[in-house]
Amino acid sequence: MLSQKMQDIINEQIHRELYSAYLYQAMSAHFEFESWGGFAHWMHHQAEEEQEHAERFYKYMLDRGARVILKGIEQPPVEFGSALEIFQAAYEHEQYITASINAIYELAVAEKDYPTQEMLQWFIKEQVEEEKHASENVAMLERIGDRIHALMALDRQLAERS
Ligand code: OFO
Repeated sequence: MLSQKMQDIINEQIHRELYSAYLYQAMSAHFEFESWGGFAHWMHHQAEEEQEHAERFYKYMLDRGARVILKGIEQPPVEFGSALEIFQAAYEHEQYITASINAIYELAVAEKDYPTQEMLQWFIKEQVEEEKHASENVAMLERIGDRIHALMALDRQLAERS
């Protein structure tokens, strides 16, 4: 049985993952509106992954006989800046999510909750990938600056994410 503290923190994480999905979907809508189809596709894919992350925590809670409490999801921003600013925001968001996963892991260690530690291994590895992809996009956009042809080439490249 998960401790009450663990149930609370995982319910908060489910909310954070669902908010991540909402945030990336809003970024995707912004890019689509601005006719950057490749960036929009990349963010849409990211939003779908976030829903899967929420689902993993959700299923784990139910497998352990815990009560899932779905919290209200706040509205993400409507206005966004440049592609570089958006990917920088995504990278910062992923660093925040990594810190929240680490906090759950620290609690699982303190409580000697071995199943939760094991379940979190997948997320710890996933966060390495999440941060890597976001930071790579930031680095490319920094290099590109305002060279429109290079920006269009990156947009085409990100359209291939599967
Ligand atoms: Fe769920 O990893 Fe991103 O937020």
